[in-house]
Formats: sequence, structure tokens, C-alpha cells
Amino acid sequence: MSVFKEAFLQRNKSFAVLIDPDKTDSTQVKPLIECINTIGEISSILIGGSLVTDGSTEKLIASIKVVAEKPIILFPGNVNQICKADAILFLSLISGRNPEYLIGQHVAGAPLIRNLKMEAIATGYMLVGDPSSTSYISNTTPLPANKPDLATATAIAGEMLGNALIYMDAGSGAKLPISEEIISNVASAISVPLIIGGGIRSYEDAKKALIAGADCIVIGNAAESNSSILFEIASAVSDINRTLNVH
Ligand code: 1GP
Repeated sequence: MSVFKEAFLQRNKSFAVLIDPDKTDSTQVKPLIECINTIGEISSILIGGSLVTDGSTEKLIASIKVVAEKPIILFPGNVNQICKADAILFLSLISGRNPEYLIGQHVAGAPLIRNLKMEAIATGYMLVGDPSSTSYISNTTPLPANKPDLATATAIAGEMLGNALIYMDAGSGAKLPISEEIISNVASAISVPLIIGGGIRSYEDAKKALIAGADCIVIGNAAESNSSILFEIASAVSDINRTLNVH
């Protein structure tokens, strides 16, 4: 089965854990991955960051691979982070207008991905809210946090362009997660799975995003300092799934 189906289509709501190669010591990652293995609500492990030094992604994946029982999916900041994983989010930064992140990096990366025989998951990637490291590095302006109509139009265009997923991100470590209003507007306008990330730190944040319509949420920063947060997020996901399955 494709990683896309396994992680995003054939399951209830779920969450993914984002590990940044630049902030993670690959020799110390084993306990975190063992913890992730025990949590059924975790669909995948995402690997990536905006500022990643050469080679660190490969090293981290090698350490994770020996222990992980979940798919490992690259969430690359640029073409230099491409290396062998179970799949890659082939991101088009559709909230921006920088051709480099709409087609430039893709042309450079596509032959590498093909040579690695890696599954590419076409993803419409949208930054929303305050400027973040990703908006700075990509030289793009995020969508305004208070304009659901713009976010919705962008997501619909992303789906029409053939993206298999829409990922809306407030940016790693965002003060505020994406609002329920934007999530619910976008979720009701598209039929592909919707991933929401950035600034989700608690049971309540997770629950709000999932009730508003996220199919999968991403937890990065919060798990870096305290991996027990993963159990809190898992209970939010399972609580929502229970309600959905009852109806
Ligand atoms: C960032 O969506 C991810 O690209 C996760 O954000 O690190 O704030 O959880 P956090």
C-alpha cells in the first residue's frame, strides 16, 4: 500500500510528529521513536526543517529507521534535504508567489526522488499568519490569519492543481495555531485530506483543530521539550475519533 493511503486515507483522524534534523541529536532519538511506536493515533514521522545542515537529515533517518514502526516522510525545506525515506511531501508553497518554491526546487529534486524510488505526495503547502522562519527563508508572505476566504480560495486552487493533500501551517513554534474559522472554511471546501500544523501544544489546541476539520495535525516543537505531550495529543485524537464513529 502507498504511504499516502496508509498515513492519510485509510484511517480516522490522526497526528504526525515532526522531527527537525538540526535540533535533534540522532544518537539520542531512540526513546522518542519507541514512544511514537506505542501510540496508535500517530500516522507518520515527518522529517524536516527550514535550516538544515547538509547530511544531518540522512543521519537522523538512519537512526530512526532501525526503530520506527511508522512511515518516515520527508518534509523538506529545500532540495538539499532529499534523501531516502518512505515518502516525501512534494511541497508546492501555494500561499507564496516565489517560483523557486512553486516549480524551481521541484525540477531540481524530481530526478533525485525518482532515482531513490521514493513515493512523492503532491502537497499544496500554505503558510498562514505571522511571518515564520519558513516564510523568511522561502521569501514569501504568509496568508493573513483573518482572511478565511483567501485561504479557502488558495486551498481549492491547490486541490484543482492536483495536490493530494493540503497542509496549512502557522509555522514552527507559532504563538497561535491556525484559527478554527480558517480550518473549517478550508476543510468544507476541499475533498483531499487537510493537515494542520504550527503552534499546537495542548489537548485543547489539538481538539479545536480536529473538530474544525483537520484530518491530521502536526506536532513539532511541543514534543521536542516534552515527549509526554504526545499522549495528551493522542487522547484528543482518540476522543474526537470516538465521537465521529458513534454518529
Ligand atoms: C511546522 O507544522 C509544523 O512546520 C509544526 O509546528 O513545531 O509549532 O509544532 P510546531
